[in-house]
Amino acid sequence: MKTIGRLLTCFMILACAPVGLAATEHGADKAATHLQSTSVSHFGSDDRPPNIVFIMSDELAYYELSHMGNPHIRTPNIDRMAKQGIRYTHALAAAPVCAPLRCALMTGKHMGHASVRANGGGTPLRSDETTIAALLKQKGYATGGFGKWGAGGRDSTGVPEKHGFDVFFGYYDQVHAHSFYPPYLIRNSEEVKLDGNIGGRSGKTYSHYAIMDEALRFIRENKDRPFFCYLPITPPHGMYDIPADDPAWQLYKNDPWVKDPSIADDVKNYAAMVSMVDHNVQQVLDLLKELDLEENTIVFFTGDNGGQDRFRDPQHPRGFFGPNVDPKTGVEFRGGKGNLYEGGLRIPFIARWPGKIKAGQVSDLLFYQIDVLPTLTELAGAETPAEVDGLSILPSLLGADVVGHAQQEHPFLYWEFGPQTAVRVKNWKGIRPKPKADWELYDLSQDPSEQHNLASQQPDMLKQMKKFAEQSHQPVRPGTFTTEVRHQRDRQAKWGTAKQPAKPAGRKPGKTNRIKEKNRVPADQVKLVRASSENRGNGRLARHAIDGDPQTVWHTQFSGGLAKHPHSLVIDLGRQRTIEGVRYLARQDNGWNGAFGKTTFSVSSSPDQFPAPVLTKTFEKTRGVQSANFDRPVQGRYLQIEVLSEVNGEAWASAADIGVIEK
Ligand SMILES: [Ca+2]
Ligand SMILES: [Ca+2]
Repeated sequence: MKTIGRLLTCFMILACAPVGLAATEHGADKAATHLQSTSVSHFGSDDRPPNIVFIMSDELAYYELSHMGNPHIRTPNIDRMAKQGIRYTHALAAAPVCAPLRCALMTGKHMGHASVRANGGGTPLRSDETTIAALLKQKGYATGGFGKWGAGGRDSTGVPEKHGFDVFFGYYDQVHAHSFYPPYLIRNSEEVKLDGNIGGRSGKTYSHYAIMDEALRFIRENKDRPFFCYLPITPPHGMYDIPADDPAWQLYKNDPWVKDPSIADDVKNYAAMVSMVDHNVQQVLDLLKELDLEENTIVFFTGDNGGQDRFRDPQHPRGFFGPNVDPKTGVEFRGGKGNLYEGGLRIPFIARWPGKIKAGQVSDLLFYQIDVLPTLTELAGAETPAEVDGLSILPSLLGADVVGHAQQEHPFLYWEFGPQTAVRVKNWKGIRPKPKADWELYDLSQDPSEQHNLASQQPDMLKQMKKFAEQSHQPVRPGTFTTEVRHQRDRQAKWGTAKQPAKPAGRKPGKTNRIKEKNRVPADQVKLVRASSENRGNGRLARHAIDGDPQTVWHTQFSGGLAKHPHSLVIDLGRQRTIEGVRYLARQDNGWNGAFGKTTFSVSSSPDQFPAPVLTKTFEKTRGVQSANFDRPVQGRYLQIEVLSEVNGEAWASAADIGVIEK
C-alpha cells in the first residue's frame, strides 16, 4: 500500500507541478498537493513520517544571533545548528506583530485572508479554520504546543485544543504572557497554578522553565510515534526577567558591558534571555539524540516578527543590540516591529535534519511564514487545504530531486497591517504606509534600506502590485467568544496581585520627558564649572546633565575606579540671576542607576565658595520631571548640586537633564 501511495504521489506531483510554475498555474499546484491527502510521507523513516519541532522565539531578531555578527549576544548552539543545517537570508514574517503572524503561521493564509489581523491579544481563529496541528493530527501525529498561543483567548473559537493540539501549555493571551511569574499558566483552557507566584516581575516559579519542561516531556512521551512539537516560546519578549542563577549568565561573566552600571538591567537581561533560548534549542537537540530520533526529526528555529529597536540611546540610535543593523556592514533595515518595511518583517529562520538537510547551506529563497503549513503537510504526507496561500519550501530544504518537484516561488507576497499595505514581487517591494498616502516602491536588491523610492520610475510594476493588493484583501472575519470572563482574568494575571509599578506621571512607554518650562535658564546660557566625576569610558559626561537634551546622560565614574557619594556639579548660569528652583529629569532609558535620591542645592556669587544649602530634596523614582522649589527666590550666578544618595541605594549619580528656573 505504502509503495503504491508513494509512486502515486510522485507521479501526481511530476504531472501537475512542472518546474517554474507561473502565477496562473498556482491553482493547478494546489490540486496536486490536495491529491496528496491520501498519501503517506515518503520523507521519514520506513515506519513513520518525520517528527517536527518548530521553535519560534518571540522577538528574537535577524541580527541578534552571534553567527550574524552581533557583538554582544552569544548564541553558540544556534550558531552550530545553522552550520549543521540550512539558514535562510530572506525569510519574512507574515505580519509584523505577534497575534496576526501566529494566525497566519497556523493557517497558511496571508493577511488579506487571515482571521486575526489585530494585535489585541485575544482575537480568535474561527471554528471552521484548519491549522497545521489539525492536519498533522489527521496523519496520526501527536500534537503539542508550548509557549504563547495568541490566536484566541479562553472560551473563544480560537483555542488551540479546538484547532488540532492534543495539548497546549503556556499562555493563550499575549498580555498574560508579559509576565514570567504569573500566578498560573493554561493547559487546554484550564489553569495550572505556578507555585509562589503572584504576577509581575518576580516570584518563585519562572514560567518559561515550566513551559520547556513540559515540551521536553511531550517529546519523551511521544518518542514512539510521529509528533509535532510547536514551541512559540516567549523569551526574549519583555518583561525582561530571567533568574539570576540561569546558566545563560555564565556566557557573559567576563563581559565589561555587563558590568557597566550605566547600562540598564533590562538590556543585560535581554541578552541573557536570548542565550537562555539558545540553551533551550540545545536541550531539544540533546534530547532527540538521547532518544535516537535525530535522523527522523526536522527541527526549525526562527523568530516571530522583525526586530524592535529597543534600548535606544544616543550611542545606539537603532537600539542597543542593533536588531535591524548588519553589524558587519552597517547596512540597516528600515523600520521595525509593527511596520511593513523590511525591519518589521525580516526574521531568522534555520532548519536542521541530519542526513536529510545538507549541512552548511545558506539560502536566499524568498518566503514567509504562511509557507510553513504547506511545507509541513508535504513533509508529513498530509492534506494541504485549498484555501492555503502558502507554498511548500520542502524542495529548498531537502533538494528538488528528493522531493520530486522544483522549488516554486510566489508570484507575489502580500501584507496588510492596520493602515499599511505591502506587496513584494521578487526583489521589488511596494508599500503604502497609510490609506491616503502614495505607494512607495523599492528595489531591495539595490536598496535594502528602502531609501530610494522608485515609484515614479516604475509605474507598470506599481500598477501590477496595486492589482495584487486589491485581489488579495478580503474583509476580516474573526472568530467569537462565548464569554470573555476567563480571557479577561488571564489578562489581569500579568500583574495578578503583585504591585504594579505606578506609571510615572505623563510618561507613556517609549516616551521621553522634557523640562519645558518657559523660565528655565536656556541650556545655551549655562556652563559646567566642575563635576566631582564623570564616566568617560562610555561618554556619560557631566556636561550632558545641563545640555537640555533628555537623551544624553551624565553618570558618575565607575570604570577605572568607582566614585562614591557625595557627587557634585557646579553650574555657571552666565550672569547673576534670581532663582526659584531647579528641575531634575532622571535618565529616560530603562535604567535607574544613578537616579538622584537625597540632593542639596546651594547658590553663590562665586564658583569657589558656597553657603549652606538653600534646599535639601529627596527625589522619587520616576522618569517624569521633578521640581525642587526654593522657599523663596535666591540671588546668585553659581549653583552647586550635591547628590547624597541614589534611589536604589547604590553608589552612583546620573542625570538626563537639570534645568534652573528663574523668577
Ligand atoms: Ca512578537
Ligand atoms: Ca542631557
